[in-house]
Amino acid sequence: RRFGRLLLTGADGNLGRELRPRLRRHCQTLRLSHRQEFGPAEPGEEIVLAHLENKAAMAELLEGVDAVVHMGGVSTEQPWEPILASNIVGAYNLYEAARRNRVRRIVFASSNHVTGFYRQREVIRPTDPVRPDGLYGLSKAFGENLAQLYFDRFGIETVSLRIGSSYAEPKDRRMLATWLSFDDLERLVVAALTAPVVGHTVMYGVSDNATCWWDNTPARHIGYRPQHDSEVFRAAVEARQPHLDRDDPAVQYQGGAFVRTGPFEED
Ligand code: 15L
Repeated sequence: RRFGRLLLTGADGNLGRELRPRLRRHCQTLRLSHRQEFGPAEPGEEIVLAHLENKAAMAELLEGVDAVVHMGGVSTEQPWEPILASNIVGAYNLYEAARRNRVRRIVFASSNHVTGFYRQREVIRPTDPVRPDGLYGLSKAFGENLAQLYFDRFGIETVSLRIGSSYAEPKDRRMLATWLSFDDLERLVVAALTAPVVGHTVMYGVSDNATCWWDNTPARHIGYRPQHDSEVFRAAVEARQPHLDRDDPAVQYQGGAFVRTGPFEED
């Protein structure tokens, strides 16, 4: 076991629930956090509830922690206020707590929506300029910049994972390109936690899909080797979604429907 105490935030979220039993194998104690109660701790676990926007609670949450897997926060396009509280203020509180508690490494769940306004016919790298597709993507770009600042100033290392679509199976045609299997998610998070030197590395969280818009070459040093390919689901996905409207921005842009979703009211 490579870690004494590992913290998983957002432990009761979609990906937190998948990572919980998988990360337990890599540490002596897995500290789990979420904003509200989600049942009892299993052997080898401890539960500490905390709201990301509560600075004092976050400082306590990170006490005695070796590394953090930060899955907490808003994970879809939403009104500005919850995004501000969880993903902007909350991310700042997390990094401040990491600095005060001398935590050396964070794996940050960023999102492909940081670059959602690139076209689906483009292949981009993590080093290309960001093009957020909404307030949610913008908040994740803030998180990445925050990670860069805390590395440059304080030497806290982060791997920012721009996760594609992590589900049991790709749900639609877009996800044939963006799909990240749960087993590959585990490989990715473990690689990000254990690679010897990461500085602040940004990379896409995606399986080895035949169709893919993201070239992770600048992050080869992490040593992530995906094993799954969405191609095995193609026939079923295309049967379910036979027609594609090529004029729909959701079909033109990498962010899919996120590019036309949001709290922007008509004047
Ligand atoms: C995300 O960032 C969301 O958290 C998730 O719900 C998916 O919609 C995913 O992106 C996606 O782009 O498919």
